[in-house]
Amino acid sequence: MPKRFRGFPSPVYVTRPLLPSLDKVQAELQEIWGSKWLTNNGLQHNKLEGKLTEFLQVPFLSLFNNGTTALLTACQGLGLTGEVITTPFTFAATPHVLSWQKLRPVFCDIDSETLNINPAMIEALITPETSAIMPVHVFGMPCDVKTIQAIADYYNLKVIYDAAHAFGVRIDGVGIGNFGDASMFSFHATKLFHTVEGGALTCPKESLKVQLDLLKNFGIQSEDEVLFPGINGKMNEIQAAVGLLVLELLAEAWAKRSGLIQAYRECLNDMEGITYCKPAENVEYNHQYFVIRINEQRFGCSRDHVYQQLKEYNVFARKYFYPLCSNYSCYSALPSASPDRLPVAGQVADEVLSLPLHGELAREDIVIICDIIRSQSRAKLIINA
Ligand code: T4K
Repeated sequence: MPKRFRGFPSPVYVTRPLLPSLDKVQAELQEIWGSKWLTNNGLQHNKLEGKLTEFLQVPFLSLFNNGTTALLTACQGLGLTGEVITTPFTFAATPHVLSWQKLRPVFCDIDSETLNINPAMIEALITPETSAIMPVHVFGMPCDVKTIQAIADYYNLKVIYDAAHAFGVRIDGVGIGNFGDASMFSFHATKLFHTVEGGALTCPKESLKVQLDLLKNFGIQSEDEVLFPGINGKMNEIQAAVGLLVLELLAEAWAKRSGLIQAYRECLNDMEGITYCKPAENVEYNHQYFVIRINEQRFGCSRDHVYQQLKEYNVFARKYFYPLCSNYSCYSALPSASPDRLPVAGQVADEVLSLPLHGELAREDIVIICDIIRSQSRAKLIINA
């Protein structure tokens, strides 16, 4: 850290959206204006749907106006009922989608390495009411898809992946949207690939895609026939046009982020009490998040202390995902939400910190952020001496 460093001159956020040039956006807008076709399966929408089907290497893909509506629609399309086993270590949208569908979330503890649902704990939570498993590839780290599928097959359960963070991730060269009965991707502005707001569902069966497309358009089959109570989940032309432009920037952004993650790893490598997930060899990651864990005892101070101190230097890291969803007041009374059933998730939620990761950062910024973190450990050691 430079001597007498008082903080970054402007806020360093956990992420910043990838922005195509305004000129290019303007040109796209002109075309859309000229067509006078703004939504409902327009040209841009169909073009993006085709490109993403190819990019994600999936058989079928449907675009949505956001990831949450997409996940809701997947639950409806797959006819889920009763209870759904999911992780408490996720964004609010995951269990909330289940609640909106009048499904009961059943929280399962997580694996301390991948931070994803622990497949070894799933079977004990299955009851006659269970209709599905909804795992989350948290921070783009793949779940144990093979074991989860084996459990689902044995108990005849559906699997819907919340792949909100996992755009472009591949396992053994296979696009992550190919697992389970459906996967949801979020294209929110905070995601590397975005359409301002937006999302998609991928699925292996054409019949399901047809169903999902009907459901996201009110269940309208034709001017004369409405089949079931669908929702308005359609992505509009402006969102799709932005998505097409962002897609062009992706490879460069990925390379940049990969370099920044490398810098984080080098700087944090020798810091006692700080750990981060080790990449698996068979996975291609998307560099969406860089998350560390701070072990209070070994590091010398808590995650919350580091989080606050970073703010003093104008660095806005985020405690994704604290609090656990199971601790929200709307879920804490559920039997599966009891903290003694979720010990790993509880500990992880107290230790995690998402550090800034986006294309406006330089390697030097990462070095400074790591120095600030390091200085907290030393400061505490001096105070305690
Ligand atoms: N499942 C999972 C596992 C998810 O993580 C999410 C969404 C969903 C489902 C639902 O998908 P969507 O329906 O959203 O498509 C953000 C995002 O709003 C949310 O999409 C995302 N997960 C979640 C992890 O992060 P917040 O409340 O942290 O956002 P916010 O507004 O505090 O933004 C974070 C930082 O990003 C800001 O400090 C600055 C920067 N930022 C943000 C926005 C919106 C910008 O620089 N520009 C922007 O336009 O939830």
